[in-house]
Amino acid sequence: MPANLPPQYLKIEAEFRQAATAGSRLEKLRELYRLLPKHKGTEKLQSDLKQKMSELRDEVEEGQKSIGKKSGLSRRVPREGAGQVVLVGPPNAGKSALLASLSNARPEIASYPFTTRNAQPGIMTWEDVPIQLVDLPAIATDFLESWVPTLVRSADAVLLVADLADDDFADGLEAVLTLLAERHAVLVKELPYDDDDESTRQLKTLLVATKLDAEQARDRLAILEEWFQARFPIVAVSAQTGEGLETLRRATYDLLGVIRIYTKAPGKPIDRTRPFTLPVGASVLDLARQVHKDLEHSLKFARVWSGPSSEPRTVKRDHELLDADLVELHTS
Ligand SMILES: Nc1nc2c(ncn2[C@@H]2O[C@H](COP(=O)(O)OP(=O)(O)OP(=O)(O)O)[C@@H](O)[C@H]2O)c(=O)[nH]1
Ligand SMILES: [Mg+2]
Repeated sequence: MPANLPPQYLKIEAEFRQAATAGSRLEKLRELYRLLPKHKGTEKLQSDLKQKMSELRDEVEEGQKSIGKKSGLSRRVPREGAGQVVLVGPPNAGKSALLASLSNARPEIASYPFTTRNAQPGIMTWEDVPIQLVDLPAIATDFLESWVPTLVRSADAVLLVADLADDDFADGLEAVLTLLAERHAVLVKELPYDDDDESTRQLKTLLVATKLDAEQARDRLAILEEWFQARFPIVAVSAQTGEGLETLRRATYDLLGVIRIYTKAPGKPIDRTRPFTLPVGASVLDLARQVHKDLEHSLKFARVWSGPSSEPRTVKRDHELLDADLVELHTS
């Protein structure tokens, strides 16, 4: 039996053949199905359309799943630890090798550029402080993922990685600095005291000169220091031999501008397992808020053991804490 298809159906069928994506093809198929006269003569066509729609639905869902996975990995990295520090640098500089040698993460490391395509977090510990490092795709003049500057802007600090095995390391660094600045992420040695430019984010940055084990690396380091030491503090390391990595852990912690505070409940032993971390200049009250939200109102005073002294001092809520202080919070 002839199908007798209306002209509108034929038009949409042509559009279906032209449609570029699975999603738009599926849309066209749905329209075709609606337009198709439902009678005996179109039975075969109806069932073909249904079959095709079902296949396309699967394709679209698969696509969404993999996009979801990718963007989950690449676009947003939930914060963990005392701070989030991003690794940025030119292609092949050794960013992923650094993440691997400093943290529990196992990123892909390869001798060709543009290996890393997603944001990859890992936890590095300095003494008893966990710090989140986030490895990012390379930044170069002809290659900058649009989401990378966004992620850099939301970080607490930056490790700018320089390649001591590459004669052109300085050009690579300048390109990274320029491209990020154009996208309102300015890497700086010290944060300005008074920053009223809301559109631009300044980020405290440490320049990590890596591959110190490579041939002529020390000569290049001397040049790098000459050119860049006024702009950034510099730490030289080798992910391969481990040289300088302990200094780098400490310097990364310092970059965050936080203090570690240990706590102890009255009459209980000290909790040395995991310190609280607070911004430099934080008070007893700031600590109390972090320990428990109810403490903000109920806190009366604190006893603080500071430095090597074994004698505690009784202090008020606004007392400023120092790194490694031990604090006992009292509510009555
Ligand atoms: N000699 C030496 N080679 C290193 C060191 N760190 C990394 N490499 C090598 O440098 C190459 C690039 O390392 P990756 O860690 O993948 O570099 P990347 O900066 O993450 O590269 P992209 O993700 O492509 O931007 C690899 O061949 C590494 O083995 C190091 O400390 N010493
Ligand atoms: Mg990489």
